[in-house]
Amino acid sequence: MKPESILAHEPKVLTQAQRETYFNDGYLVLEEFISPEWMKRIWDTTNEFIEESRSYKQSDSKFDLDQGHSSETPRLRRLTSPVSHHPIYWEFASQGPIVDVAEDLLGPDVTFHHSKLNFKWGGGGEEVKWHQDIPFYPHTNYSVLAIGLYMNDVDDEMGPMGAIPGSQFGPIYSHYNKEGEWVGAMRDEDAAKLPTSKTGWMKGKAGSITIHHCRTVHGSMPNNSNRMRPLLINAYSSADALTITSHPAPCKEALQVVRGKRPEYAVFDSEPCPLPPDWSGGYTSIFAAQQEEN
Ligand SMILES: O=C(O)CCC(=O)C(=O)O
Repeated sequence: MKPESILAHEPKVLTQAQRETYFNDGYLVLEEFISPEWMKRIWDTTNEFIEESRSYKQSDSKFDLDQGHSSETPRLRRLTSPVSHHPIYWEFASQGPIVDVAEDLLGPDVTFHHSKLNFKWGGGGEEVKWHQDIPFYPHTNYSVLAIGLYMNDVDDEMGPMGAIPGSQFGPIYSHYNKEGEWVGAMRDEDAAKLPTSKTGWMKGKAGSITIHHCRTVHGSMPNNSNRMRPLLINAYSSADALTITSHPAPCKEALQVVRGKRPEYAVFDSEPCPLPPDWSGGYTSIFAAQQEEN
């Protein structure tokens, strides 16, 4: 759906100025948007998964383990597809307050795409290099976004998400290296041309949310604090934007319409989108791809 048509609908929770900021800059932060009650429910569940991860010795399709992970000192990079592992995550993604935000920025009909919980553990939790999301999961048009929930207070030291304002209007970059291997990050020569001095660092207290457009160039630094920086990310599209490649984390929740109705038509953008590898054989995480572990 085009921004003009989206903006013509009455917003549920955002001001018109916040919606315009999102469409102009390609990202938005809403400070302490999620209630302490929701945060407690999400934290209680997440702590159960951290406990469970103690018995894991290697990464699989559920847990992506960081270097140094052990039963005594768990260290996770990601819980993949939390919505398929616990109903609380799905309740949050399909009925929580972030769905109103998705509706205000995508229009009345909204499809859920996927979720992930990036932990970025303290003491050097890995950086996420500059990238755009849409080459990971191309859709028929670009009305696609991701909403992140900071589960702890996030300051400069903790590897906040950073976005290049206005980059959603620019090119869609290759996320393959020169040898043609998928690395899930922009090439160094492309990244070197980015106006990184203009980066908007999205910081905020626990309960703050970040929103970024699927074409916005974004990334984050390593977490050099001693606190972990769990970021629960849920991605959505306007229902008229249909995904066109294998889903990286197939599950029964993926591609459900969480607001409004199923579309009668798919809308096609004329601008080509680079394709990712065929994920039908499995996908691990952006961390594994960027560290070229596969
Ligand atoms: O966890 C982060 O800091 C960034 C995550 C991200 O951009 C992604 O997983 O696509």
